[in-house]
Amino acid sequence: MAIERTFSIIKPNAVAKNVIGSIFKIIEESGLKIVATKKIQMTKAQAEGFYAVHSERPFFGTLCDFMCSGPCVVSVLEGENAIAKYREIMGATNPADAAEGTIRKLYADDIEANAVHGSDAPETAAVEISYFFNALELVG
Ligand code: YYY
Ligand code: MG
Repeated sequence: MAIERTFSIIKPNAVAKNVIGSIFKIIEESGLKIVATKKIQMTKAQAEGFYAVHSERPFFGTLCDFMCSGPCVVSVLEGENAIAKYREIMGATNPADAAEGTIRKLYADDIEANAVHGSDAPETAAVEISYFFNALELVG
């Protein structure tokens, strides 16, 4: 299996719960390494750009409002099979369907305020990483 990088957001509802460290602990215990991380607050335009793929979906407006409603923690994670591994420890998009012990089962409030984002493929991971980080910030 290849060493990959993936992109993570700890969303505003989870940051507000003061569980950044708890989520980082789950990430690190899964074997993934935090290559870069920072706390940011997105503008509406940044949130709309990040979720542009969903712009035609009915939830797009409230999702973007939520994503810029408070600070987020954006991170780059690295490890074997990092994209699929992070999706696995995140749990299902709808926390009602998320497995026990997953980040979303533990910290999501609902399908929108679902605690974390993780890239879904190598191509989207590359685009999402470069949306928030420049090469000098990725120290490995
Ligand atoms: O990749 P993932 O975050 O698990 O789900 P997506 O289908 O890519 O949707 C992105 C984001 O949109 C999701 O994390 C919450 C929100 N959303 C929503 O509010 N309502 C839905 N029915 C589906 C998704
Ligand atoms: Mg997605």
